[in-house]
Amino acid sequence: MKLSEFVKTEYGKSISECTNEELYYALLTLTKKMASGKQHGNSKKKLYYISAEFLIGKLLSNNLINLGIYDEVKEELAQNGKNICEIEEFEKEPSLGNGGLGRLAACFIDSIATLGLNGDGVGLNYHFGLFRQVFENNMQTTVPDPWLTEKSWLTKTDVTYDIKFKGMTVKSRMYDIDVIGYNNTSNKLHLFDIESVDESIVEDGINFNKEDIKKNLTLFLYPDDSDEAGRILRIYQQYFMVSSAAQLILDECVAKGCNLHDLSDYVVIQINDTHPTMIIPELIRLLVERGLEMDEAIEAVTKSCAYTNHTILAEALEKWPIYYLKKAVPQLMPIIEVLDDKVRRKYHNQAVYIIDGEERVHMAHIDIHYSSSVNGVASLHTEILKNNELHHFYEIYPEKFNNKTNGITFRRWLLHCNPQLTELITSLIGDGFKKDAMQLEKLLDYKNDEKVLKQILEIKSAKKMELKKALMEKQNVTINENSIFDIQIKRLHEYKRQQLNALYVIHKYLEIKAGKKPSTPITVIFGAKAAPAYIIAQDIIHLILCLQQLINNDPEVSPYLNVVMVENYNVTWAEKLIPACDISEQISLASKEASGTGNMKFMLNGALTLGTEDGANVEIHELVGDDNIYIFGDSSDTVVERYAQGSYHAAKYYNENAVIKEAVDFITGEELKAIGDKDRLERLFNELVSKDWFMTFPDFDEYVKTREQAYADYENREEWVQKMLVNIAKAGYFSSDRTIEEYNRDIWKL
Ligand code: GL7
Repeated sequence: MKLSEFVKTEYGKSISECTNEELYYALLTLTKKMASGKQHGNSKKKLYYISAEFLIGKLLSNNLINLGIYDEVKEELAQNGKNICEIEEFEKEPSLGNGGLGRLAACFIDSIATLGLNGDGVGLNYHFGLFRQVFENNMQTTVPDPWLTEKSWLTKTDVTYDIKFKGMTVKSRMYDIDVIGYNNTSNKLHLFDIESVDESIVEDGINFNKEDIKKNLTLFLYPDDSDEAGRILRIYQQYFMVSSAAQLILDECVAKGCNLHDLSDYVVIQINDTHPTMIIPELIRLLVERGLEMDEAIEAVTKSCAYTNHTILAEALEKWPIYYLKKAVPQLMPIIEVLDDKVRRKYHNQAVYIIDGEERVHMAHIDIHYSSSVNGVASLHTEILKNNELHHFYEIYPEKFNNKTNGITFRRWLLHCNPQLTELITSLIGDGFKKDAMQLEKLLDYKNDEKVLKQILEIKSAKKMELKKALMEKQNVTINENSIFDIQIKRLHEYKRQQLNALYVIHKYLEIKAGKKPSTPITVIFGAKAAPAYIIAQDIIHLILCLQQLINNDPEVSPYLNVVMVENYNVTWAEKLIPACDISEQISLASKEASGTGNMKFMLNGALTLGTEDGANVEIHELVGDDNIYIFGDSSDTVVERYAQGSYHAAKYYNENAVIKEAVDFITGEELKAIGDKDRLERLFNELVSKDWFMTFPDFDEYVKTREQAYADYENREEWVQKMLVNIAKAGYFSSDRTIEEYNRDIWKL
């Protein structure tokens, strides 16, 4: 049905008479109707991708693209004087994730549907996603971010389950979002919610009674875990999610004729990080309740589950005190004890026990012992898991370990966010790449085609202009579209080393002050949210915002260097920033970033990576070769060794390297203290000089040198655009379609 007919019946008027809001809701309803007419993935065996986060972003354009009607709708709107981008403004972004892990889950469900596989996502329907970030006095403040509107992508179903917690039973209800594959089947994202949630219990924007579970259960994505009540609430959330999922799974497979003994013929469950781990004991519990012997239940569940590890940061691997579990979900403890007991009897190595000497349950250990697959998310990451972090497990189960290098959906990260580049590519190599991304390699034939290279540069300029306009409109900041756009966007974490980037900015500022001016002006753009309880991360944001104020208002420096921190960085911002980027900062301390996926999005849009040999950067490097990437810094082996030896002393670097000292001293110097918060700046200074846990100083000199080299190379526009082209052409490997094909081939076997 055409939009014009639809609005005629729906509102009794023509497109041009409708408001943008009416058109948004008309398109939403129309899209949902079209999706419901599509076939669901179909096979005896079904995948359940369980994740506490699905960072899906706005859905309208993406759904129109995947339905194959985007251009048509855009045209029809334009003919009636309407702009699809303005209509999209009415959509609220569902921020149901923190960062890479949640966005990966969103890319994956897109690819699962696009490949026509039978697989649904299962998660939670948080009423407030990740907080909205607001800058005040050069500091981050946080505000709740409601996204639920009366009419939305969610469809209320009549599927409900009883979820038993200690002393109370609550009801979960399933809400569905259509996951429309690109020219293919449409699957579901099932988000469970509790009806008694009460948004009005939130005080001062962020505080709420953490003990009133019925009112707060699905209120926030990852409520603050800096206190015990917050941590126990996470257990309630996780169990609510997995118990709902487990009941859904068993119901669906029984309906298909499964007798539960043959569960693994019908079901495969991908456990996305440790948050859904309790699905293992919960399924075992339910199977025993339905008549299976304990051992058989354990075997059936082990065969059906697969676990993805997304981090080696020890603090991110969940370990729940038994006492918490007993408080919220005592029914799981006897099962967890059986699981632990089996491990203890078989392997006499404390390192692999589930329950440790401090009465804590290691969630990842449950996953590894009681799943049939354990995967890392990039080659280097998987090697580190096998050789270091999970070595004891690898010795026991070498056959379980495998690598699945992450990927991104090109529908969102190319077709949607960069239609100009998509059109150019299509005009050159046809549109086969939209389903078979490896075809992008055909672009290499154009490496010496001046006309094509010129077009690529023109598109980059156009995207820079679009970003300039957006920053003007949303943040009232002016940037120079003719400058180099050097961008670092990701969660704020010390291991990602935004502080290293900031130290470079200080260094550059001082150089310009001393008269050394860059040939082409530079705009350094940051986007990052810091967890509210992560103080040093907030201090780093403070430093960046102070630098922004200082530098952009200094008439001597601002013609050559600008700093912009985007407020409330989210998926919608990423869609604007990535296509406009020249240099993609991927500067984590080697060994710490499991994969990264922003790095892939930038590459696909023709940005060059400035990065360490970490995560998927290693694979990007291998694909594009030394000439088309800027690599610096200590290797993962060196870093791992340095930690093991305890041989790193930040103060030594600070005292012996004058360039480092000058930049670090600037943090607490007069200029910044005049605009910033003395305590925050001093705390950050001390942290760096006395600790620098993520080793920015050892990499500093090489980082500066490599970054200067990139800027110098940028001057040669002909060669630079060839590097851009190679990056775009080689990005095909990072399509999430490839990743999902591998999951299916090696693990799911749908
Ligand atoms: C992460 C990793 O840090 C990131 O490198 C990876 O790309 C992502 C998806 O696999 O998973 N792990 C994690 O806990 N978060 C991530 O983004 C939040």
